[in-house]
Amino acid sequence: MKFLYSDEPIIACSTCNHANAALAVLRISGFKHLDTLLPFFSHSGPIEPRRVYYTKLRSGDEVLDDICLTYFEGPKSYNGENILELSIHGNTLNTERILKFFIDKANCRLAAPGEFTYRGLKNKKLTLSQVEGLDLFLNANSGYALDQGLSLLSGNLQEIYTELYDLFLKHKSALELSIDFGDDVGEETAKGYFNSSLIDFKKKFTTLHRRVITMEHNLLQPEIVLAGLPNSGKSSLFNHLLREERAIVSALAGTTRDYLSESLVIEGVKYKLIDTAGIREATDLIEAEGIKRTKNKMQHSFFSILLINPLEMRHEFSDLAKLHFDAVYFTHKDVNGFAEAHKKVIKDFPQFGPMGAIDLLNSQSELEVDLFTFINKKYLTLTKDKPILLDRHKILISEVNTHLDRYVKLTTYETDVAVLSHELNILATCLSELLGIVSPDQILNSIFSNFCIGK
Ligand SMILES: Nc1nc2c(ncn2[C@@H]2O[C@H](COP(=O)(O)OP(=O)(O)OP(=O)(O)O)[C@@H](O)[C@H]2O)c(=O)[nH]1
Ligand SMILES: [Mg+2]
Repeated sequence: MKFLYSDEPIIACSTCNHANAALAVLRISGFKHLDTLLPFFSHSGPIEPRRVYYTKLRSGDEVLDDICLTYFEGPKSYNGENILELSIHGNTLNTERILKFFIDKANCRLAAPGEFTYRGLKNKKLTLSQVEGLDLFLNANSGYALDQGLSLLSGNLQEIYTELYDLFLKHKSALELSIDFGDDVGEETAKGYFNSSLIDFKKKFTTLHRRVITMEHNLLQPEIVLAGLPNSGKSSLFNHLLREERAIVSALAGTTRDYLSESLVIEGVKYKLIDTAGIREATDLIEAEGIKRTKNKMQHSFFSILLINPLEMRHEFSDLAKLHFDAVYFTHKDVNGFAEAHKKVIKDFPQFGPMGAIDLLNSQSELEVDLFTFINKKYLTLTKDKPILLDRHKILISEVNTHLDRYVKLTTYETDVAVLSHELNILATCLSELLGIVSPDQILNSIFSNFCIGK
């Protein structure tokens, strides 16, 4: 990350600057003295921290904008540095002009994404978990993700990790006690302390580990995939659910060659709805690649829907039918011969049962209520036990689990204390990473690469 070791004043627009709006908020962070910036404002007299001042932004005699200004004096600020927050009029040209003005006249540099927050981490105003919580909160796709982001930001998860780490340290000292002072306290007492501290640690950890669900799909960006043979009606349903003619629909089998994806909000959760290339023996390389991508999308989907046109079955369907689908629908219900063809598919593939038939022409809302209820139910089931959403945390907790299992097994044998000690050191490393005590550059890079400008 280029900005890691620089501390010059930075500026950015902290509100979205892609469209005109009533207001935009600019932040300048890292200047040494407020006096250096005051000549740009018409306000005369002292500026008290944390108070809002209505004033004019000036370039010499020319007024650039009527603004509101708030000064946050370091270290009592968001990131520990001196920060000036300006509420300006949110015309995008105005915002660009004022940003450029401070870059040219006040030696500010445009902030990189997440740079304000990175400085907060560096100045110990935020922990690594809080930074991740903020990232999760700002990019949340659902109320659940918002809540978890906020919980991380307010330090709740960090508290659990700290308690866990304390229990770990107690156990570590119990092991050391049994090595160094076993004779003083008595072997039985040392052993009792060793066992009880391990039980306490394991109990606390098990509660945390239950919140790590190993899934192929990602709850942060859940995907709903429409799959099936060519011409089964995937693109028709895709367009119907999006209420726009987004995908090309045609009677030609193999119309969709690569997958298409669009956002779809169901019950307050933002999903990616994905239309895929129909599965069949590909006729050319591009189609083969499209089909490979379809299979990959199906494997990682949060919710997969198989569409079947019972009037157009092909031998490839047998393979497709072996896969798991969350919902199966029959299309072309309005076409002559549907009833018999439908019966035959159900007979040949009983696993599909009497699933709903889609008639896009006649029962639109019924289909949606049905489908959306299924999808929402799955989301609620998966989020019921408050699963941890962040991959970094999930991976580390799973690693702790593996090492802890091994360690507990070793303690049941007459294992050399040096070996036990070595295992505990590995556990200590994983726990320290979880707590953010050690945060290698590559972790910081991956966290901050997600951040938006101005945060
Ligand atoms: N009558 C009728 N026609 C349908 C229905 N669903 C889709 N179609 C028609 O079937 C043809 C194929 O539909 P698409 O939505 O393009 O099918 P697809 O599954 O996306 O096909 P590929 O992109 O080739 O894999 C089009 O002519 C649609 O108008 C339906 O329920 N009833
Ligand atoms: Mg299609």
